[in-house]
Amino acid sequence: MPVLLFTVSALLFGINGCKPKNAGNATEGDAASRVYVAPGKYDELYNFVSGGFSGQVSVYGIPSGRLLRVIPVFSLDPQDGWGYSEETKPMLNTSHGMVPWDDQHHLELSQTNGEIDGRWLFANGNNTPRIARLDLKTFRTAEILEIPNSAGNHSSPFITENTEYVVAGTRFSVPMDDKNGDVPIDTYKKNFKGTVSFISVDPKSGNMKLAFQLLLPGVDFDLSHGGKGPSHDWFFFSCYNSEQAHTLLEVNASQRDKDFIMAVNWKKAEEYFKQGKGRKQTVKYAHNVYDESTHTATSTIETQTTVLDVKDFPDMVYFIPCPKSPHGCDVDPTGEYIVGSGKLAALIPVFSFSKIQAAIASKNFDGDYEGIPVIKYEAALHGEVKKPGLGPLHTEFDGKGNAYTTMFISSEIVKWRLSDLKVLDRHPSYYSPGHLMIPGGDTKKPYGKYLISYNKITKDRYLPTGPELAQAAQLFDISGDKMKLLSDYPSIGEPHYAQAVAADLIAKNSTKIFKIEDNKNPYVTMGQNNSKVVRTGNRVDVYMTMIRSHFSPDNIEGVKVGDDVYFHLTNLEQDWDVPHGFAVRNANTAELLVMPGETQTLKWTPDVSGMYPFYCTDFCSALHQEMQGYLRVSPKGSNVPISFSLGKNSDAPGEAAQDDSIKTK
Ligand code: RUQ
Ligand code: CUA
Repeated sequence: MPVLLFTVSALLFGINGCKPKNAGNATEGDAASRVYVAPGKYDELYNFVSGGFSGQVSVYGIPSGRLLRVIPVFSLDPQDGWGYSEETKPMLNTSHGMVPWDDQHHLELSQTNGEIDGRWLFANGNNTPRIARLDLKTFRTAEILEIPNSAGNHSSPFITENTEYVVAGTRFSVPMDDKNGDVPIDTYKKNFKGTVSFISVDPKSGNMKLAFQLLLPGVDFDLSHGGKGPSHDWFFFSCYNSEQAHTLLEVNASQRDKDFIMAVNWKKAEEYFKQGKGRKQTVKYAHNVYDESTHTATSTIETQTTVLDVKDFPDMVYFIPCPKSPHGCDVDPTGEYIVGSGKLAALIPVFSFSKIQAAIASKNFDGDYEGIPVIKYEAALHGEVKKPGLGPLHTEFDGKGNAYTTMFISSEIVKWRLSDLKVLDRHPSYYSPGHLMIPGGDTKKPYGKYLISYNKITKDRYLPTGPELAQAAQLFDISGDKMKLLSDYPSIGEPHYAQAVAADLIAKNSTKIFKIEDNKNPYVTMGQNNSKVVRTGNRVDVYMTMIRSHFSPDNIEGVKVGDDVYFHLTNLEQDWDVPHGFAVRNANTAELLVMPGETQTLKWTPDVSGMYPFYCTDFCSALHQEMQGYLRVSPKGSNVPISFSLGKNSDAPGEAAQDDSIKTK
């Protein structure tokens, strides 16, 4: 192993083994009461946590750490049929077909005037570049937009102060989608380009649209944050690999002692775009939208994007040198300070927005990088936090002039003051924290009472569960001068970023049921008497209703092997928390879990003749176990006619059979 490679790896990973002293009893005496939320009481905050490689988003209560929900985003969910039902399948469509997995790193709650407004949550998918918008009334994924000209959508989905735009910066530089990508890898410097995309968000509906993309040098974009207040018009991105290496990056992309923070004047870019500037490029990307009135998603393949080559627009983008392979890029609540966290740097540089503006005005540049002016480091610098710890990654703010930074290598959270850059406090975190989150900590108005550290390594924190361990979340009280560790609990997937918001803002708007009269699903069954089974060639549509505690119909005959059977289930309940489930024997997808007032469809193609029971999977009533039925499948070519019924009990012993049959044809 080359010596240099060893050194860098050792620096990044060698120190994990060293366990801080007193790790076991590091909480404060009153910690238990601080996180205790009595039975029947609500938590103070919702916390939305990225699922990393699970592709999901999980929702926790703070301070209790209670898990409230896991929301499928870039994933299938066998629990409720998300991505399996006909209505939800289009959500996972891409220009490469269905992609039911992704690597979900960052979340951003929508904002108005720099404050969380409780409407939507944006989530990125790294691997097949996508951005999702979740609707916080339903806690469901409402929209997914694929990003062209991107590979590794990591620097995403950060937003502007009024959610005008969601940005998406590519981690990997690659040949553009409309160019031949079949080129030798060692032509990197010639053929590989970076992009950042600006996605506009409709202020009413939240609908996303790819507005324009910036064509940039072939570096790796890592993280970003929008400006605030005075820096409203600007967006800041960290980037590494300014060496433009394409192999052994841990060595070859760690050569220069400074990479960059990129400052983008997005207002300028928007202006150019609106003037019709930029190159129209033919590309392919999916745009998937879930319509709440039809309870159905549609997927459209879009074919055009506008690309502004930044070289042609000299007053739009600037580079600021930043030591060394920066990761986090965080803007303080006033919008004046931009914190770059160099993973390999022994200090934290803090840049000043007003100094950056002055440097631009006086052209205080240090040459250019591929045609983009590079502002002199000292000219942009507010100052450096000296000896903060090792391996700074991410920073959030408490709104009281303090910043908190995770130190991956020295395994600690470090609190420092923005004004004089003095370190005020440090607390071990068990172990190797990645992101941290203060509720509202990247907005104008941080909540500032709690901090959660998301740790990459959990070794020995919990009971062993074989080789695979859960990642840890650690809750700190930051209301005083010193951080206090309150609790520590395992989390789902691999959390990266998270966002929390006061519970009220979300809870008061939460949907309880879907009104049945507003159900515009083309396959809705309005009332039990309208349930039916219809054959059209070898397609069989079952219009079935669910209500405590039966399906209608619950006896079906005349289905044949090889038929495409579509079960359209309408839940007629209009009470909160009365979903019904649907599962049919041997179905090779999932169950469905249908919410009150909703219609969902399961497609099933029986391959063998015989008897197929179906039942409700959600314990809905005392007679839940009775909520079941039979479907008879006859061989191909059989002449059993379609028939269906409910309550037509031919051979019941004792009492005469009650005949509630709907109709047969
Ligand atoms: S990352 S652990 Cu994917 Cu946000 Cu920094
Ligand atoms: Cu419906 Cu159980």
